[in-house]
Amino acid sequence: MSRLIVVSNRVATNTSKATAGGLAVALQAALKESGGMWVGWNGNFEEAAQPRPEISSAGGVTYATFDLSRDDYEDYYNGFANRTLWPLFHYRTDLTAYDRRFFEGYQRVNGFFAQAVASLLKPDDLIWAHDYHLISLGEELRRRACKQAMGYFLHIPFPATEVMVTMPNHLALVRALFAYDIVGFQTESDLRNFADYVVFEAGGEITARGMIHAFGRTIRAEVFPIGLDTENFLHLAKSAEAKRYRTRINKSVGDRDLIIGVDRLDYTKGLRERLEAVERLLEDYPDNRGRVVMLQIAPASRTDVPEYIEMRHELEGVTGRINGRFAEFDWNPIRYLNRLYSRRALAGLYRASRIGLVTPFRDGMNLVAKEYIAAQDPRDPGVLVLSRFAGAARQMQAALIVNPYDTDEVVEALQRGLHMPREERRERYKTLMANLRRDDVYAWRDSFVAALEDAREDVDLDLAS
Ligand code: GDG
Repeated sequence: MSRLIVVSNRVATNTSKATAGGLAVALQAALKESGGMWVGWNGNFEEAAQPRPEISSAGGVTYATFDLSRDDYEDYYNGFANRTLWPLFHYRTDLTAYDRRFFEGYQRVNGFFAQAVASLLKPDDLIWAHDYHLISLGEELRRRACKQAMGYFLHIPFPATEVMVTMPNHLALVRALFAYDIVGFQTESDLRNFADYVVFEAGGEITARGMIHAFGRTIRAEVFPIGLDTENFLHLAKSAEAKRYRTRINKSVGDRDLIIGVDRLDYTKGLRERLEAVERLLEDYPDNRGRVVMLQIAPASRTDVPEYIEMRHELEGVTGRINGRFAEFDWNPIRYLNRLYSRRALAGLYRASRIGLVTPFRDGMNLVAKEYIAAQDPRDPGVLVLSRFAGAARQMQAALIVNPYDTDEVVEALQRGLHMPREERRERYKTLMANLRRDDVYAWRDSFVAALEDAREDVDLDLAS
């Protein structure tokens, strides 16, 4: 079996630390079994950063990490990745910033990553690059004469062509994807958007075997929906720490029903509208006043990006307004927390909640929806209310699927969830859980790596001919 080299923007070297971010959680679980290497930024700054990775290992995984310079971080991470690609790929053209400096920084840092990776490679390695930070990595590696099989997985949505073409460098970026052998997406609709772009904007074609040809290369583009380390999450939910949190929250909520939301503080997650849906629930169904508590955990992320700072202020305002309007001396409808909890604590809080409310406007997959279900007590499970715009909705049709733009629909789903008979909750839970067990993070890794191995065979044939 060849060595797997995973490359992502950040490397989470400390498994015990609480980390927000689905990518970190999923990759750690995926690498642990294969004894692979994880390459990326260590989170530190150095004025004249060198792409000479520092090697360490823990739990069967080797880590190769390096510093970045502050300028590189500004242009590449805060700039092109988080002020251009992130909003654009989530359909927020109104928040998308274009600056040539950002794009140049992005290409430069992708080159820097490529230099670091190239210095570690053996001929037989399989390379698996992750997410919107590293679209150009494959091209930069090929430029450095790397012949290894290379795959790329996009964790966020791939937008419709009409949205994609608003970005000045769209063609250069899509061309860069054709340096990989495999390009993976979360959902069919991401794949369809990509294929449409390639056919209608880049003059490419889809060949009979579902391969895509453009820019002089044929690559395989496929759907690989990311999953959870489901069994492990189930264990977390039964741990002593999870139980402690459950007991504490049950004590403080009493016999009221708890609705939980857990999200990185991000404008794609539909947080303001979610809180307003709870407000409408109290307005339209007054029986819920004093009876329902919304617990929203929203650790701050990307705190250097102006839109995130603004959003934080906005949410504080909305929460204050709703609480001011409905609170009683012994009850507050919304508990809004900007802090990070351990995964065990989260699992305990999910399990104590009657409803998991997950309402992003766009989301590649959304692991919180899956975690909420995995944490439930099979005898008395809660109800998941899930946005149709989360990639997870494709696999989780047994949840109550809602359109987050339609507040009435969200409110009705909440009301229905609060009153759903136990038998129906158990039926829905059973269906959802069976899927989570089958399509877990290991199935995701195995199918992607199998595709990469096939690609390597093709590379070997090409080299031999
Ligand atoms: C990207 C894509 C895709 C949140 N608060 C705390 C905490 N979290 C953890 C959750 C979950 C993770 O963060 C969030 O994952 P999501 O998948 O929901 O969202 P993104 O961070 O946007 O992830 C997404 C994902 O990549 C994987 O491909 O699903 O669509 O946008 O695991 O539990 N974790 C801890 N404390 C918190 O307070 N420990």
